[in-house]
Parts: sequence; structure tokens; C-alpha cells
Amino acid sequence: MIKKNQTLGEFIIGNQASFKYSSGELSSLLNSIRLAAKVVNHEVNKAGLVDIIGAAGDVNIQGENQQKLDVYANDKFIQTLTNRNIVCGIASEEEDDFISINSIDENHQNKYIVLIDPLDGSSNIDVNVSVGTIFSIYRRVTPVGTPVTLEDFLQKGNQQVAAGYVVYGTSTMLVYTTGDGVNGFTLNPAIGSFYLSHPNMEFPESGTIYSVNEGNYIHFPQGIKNYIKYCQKEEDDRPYTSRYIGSLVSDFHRNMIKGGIYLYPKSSLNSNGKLRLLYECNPMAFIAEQANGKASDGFTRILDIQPTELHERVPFICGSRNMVETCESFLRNAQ
Ligand code: P6P
Repeated sequence: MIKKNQTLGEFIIGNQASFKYSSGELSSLLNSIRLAAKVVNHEVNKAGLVDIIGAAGDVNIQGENQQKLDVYANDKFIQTLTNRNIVCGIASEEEDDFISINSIDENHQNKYIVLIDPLDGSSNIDVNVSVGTIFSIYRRVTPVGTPVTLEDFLQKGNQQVAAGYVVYGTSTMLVYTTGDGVNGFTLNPAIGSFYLSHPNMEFPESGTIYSVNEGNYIHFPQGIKNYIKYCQKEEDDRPYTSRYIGSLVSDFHRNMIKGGIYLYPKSSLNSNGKLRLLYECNPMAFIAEQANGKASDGFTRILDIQPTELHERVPFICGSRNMVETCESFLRNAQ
């Protein structure tokens, strides 16, 4: 039920009945993410003003310098989700292992797990370029009443019940799906409410923007090299425009609005690419498909990949359906 300018809270409640597990818990979960997003947005917007940027000194499991805003965002999302006593487990890019949330009465009655990339694009924090939060929600598969196990987190992306992102850009938006299309909400910072600004978001079937770090060109597989040269060729509606922000959420969001393709392929430097399957590729792939786009590793649908590790990486090609399928054909023909 779409009413322009309704708040995110009204939208969540209004669509609760259409959600097949409409127990109200998912609505409460989404509202806790809404709250955490506002708290993190406040801090992101003043990052330059307080001594919160700059490496926290720690290094996360990804081997990346942990920026203080990464740590802050991670803490806020975990704290908010835990305090609301809604989820039974959380996994995060910033946490080596998953966190079992012992519900307040210790009987593990909560049914949902959340996987998050609390601050994606963190290398952009210090240079005032947009960053984002990505979240992915599943129902647990192990028995209610017992602590969550790794099995609950290693579900295929096609089992997600909801996924979304927050983009902290020129304006702050929360974009999410529960499997019934994709809707975007823009934060009015003056009053702290998200308003429905982009109902029924969809990828244009084709586009003229390609997003890839061409600094890695010499390390790419031949099929990717051939596709990039195709994008640059003078004919039909090409050459395309190259746009690469260095924040998946921002490149994805722009491509969904204007049409385009995002690629983080495998290379001789990263045999499985860089992006993490569970809390980057799966949620973005769910959103992409709900917006009539496509997401694969170049050969296999992202949402059909069986995860084997919490922080595993996969090659990621995502965006306008026709562009992804053209790229996949270049990869197949180069085999
Ligand atoms: P590179 C950010 O660290 C991220 O995970 C994505 O948000 C972004 O698209 C990509 O990595 C950038 O990686 O290697 O091009 O700097």
C-alpha cells in the first residue's frame, strides 16, 4: 500500500499484513534499524567535527584498518537490535564471529537473525564521500529456544525475509525490501523522520553507466577485460560513462535510479573478489532482483550460492538486467 510522503513507520505498519510472517516482530526489527540509522547518520554528518575519524588502531578480520566510525556504527546497530529483544543472533563485518543474543529471559524465543555491514565504504569517511549501511534479515532455521548456530547464518540469499541499505549521502536514505518490491525513504533531518520519497524503485532494463575499479584492469579475467573494452567502444549507445565512488551502496543506488552495472570481479589479486557474500552481496542482490535487476558472480545467481563461511567473498556483478547479461556473455565466451 503506497501513499506518497507517508513516514517509514507508517509504511512498515501499513505493509505488515502483506508480510507472510506478519507477527509484528519484523516490523519492530525494521523500526530498530530505522532508529540505529538515524543515530549513525547524526554521527556521520559531524564526522569532520569531532575526533571520531581516523583509524581506531584496530584491524578487523578483513585486514582493514578499523575506522572509528566503523566501530561506532557497529556498536550502535548491535546495541539497538539487542536492546529491542527482537533478534536471536547478529553477524557483522566488524565482528570475527556471530553474536548469539540471549533474549532477556534467556529462552532464545526470538526468530530473526540480522547480518550487517555497519559502515560500507569506510575508506571514504575521511574524505567526506558518501558511505552506507547494509543489512540482511533471515528467520532462524535451528530450533527456537536454543542458542543460534553458524547454520542460521549460512543460509542462501534466496531465504532472506528482508534486506536494505542506508546511504549517508547528500541526503540520507533508507531503501529496503521484504520481497514485495523496493521502496526508498528520505530522512528529514529537521524532524528526524524518514518519508517515502522513492516508491517502487526499479532498475532501468539497460543503462550507460559502468562502475568498476579500472585500476585493477590488468588483474581481471579476460572476459571482464573484454566487457570493459566493449563498454568503451564507440558504437550504438556506447562508450558508456564510467562512475566509481568506492562505496558499493552509493554506486548501486545511483545505478538503480539511472541504470547501470557495478562490477567487483575476481582477479589475480583477489581470487574470489573483495565483497562479502553474506552482508554485502546477498542483501544487494535481493534488492536488485526485487527492483527487476540482476546479480551474479558472473556465472551463478548470487542468491543461489550456498555460503560456507561467515566472511566469504564472491565476485559480484549487479545492476540493470540487460547489462549484467551482456557482461555474463563476455565471461562465458572467454572461457
Ligand atoms: P576498491 C568498500 O570497502 C567496498 O567494500 C565497497 O563498498 C566498494 O565498492 C569497494 O569495497 C571498493 O573497493 O578495491 O575498489 O577500493
